[in-house]
Amino acid sequence: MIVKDVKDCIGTEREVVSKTWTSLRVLLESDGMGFSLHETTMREGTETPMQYLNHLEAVLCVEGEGEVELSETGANYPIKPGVVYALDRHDRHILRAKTPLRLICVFNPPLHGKEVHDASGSYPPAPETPPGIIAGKGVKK
Ligand code: 9YT
Repeated sequence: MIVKDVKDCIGTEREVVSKTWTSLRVLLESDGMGFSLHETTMREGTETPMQYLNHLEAVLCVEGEGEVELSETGANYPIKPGVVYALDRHDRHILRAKTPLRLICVFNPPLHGKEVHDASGSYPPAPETPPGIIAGKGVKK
């Protein structure tokens, strides 16, 4: 069994700091769970465009207020504690944080840990990614 305190990631290489967010990557590929688990805090007043072409991601808001916009349609969804969004179609989206937004994020396949967003807002595919998970190569879309 793995037992961890998220706070123990602070100050280690599992704490990843970006312009609009800081992420504590609690479980990674090396932990062998088949997914990764992150606590990500989006900075107040920011907006972050993202699209995960090589991963599926689910996000649960546990604190704060904001919105997520689906780029394809412009549809807007309020984000507040208890709300989950799941990017099951590699959806391009924009996340806006009205207050600091504390989010629990799960990635399939798991992140290895060093990933940073590329120009499309994606992370590169993990070598073991099944074709069904990469945009355009899967059963979805
Ligand atoms: C909200 C969101 O997409 N978070 C992704 C996880 C975080 N940016 C990370 O650990 O890379």
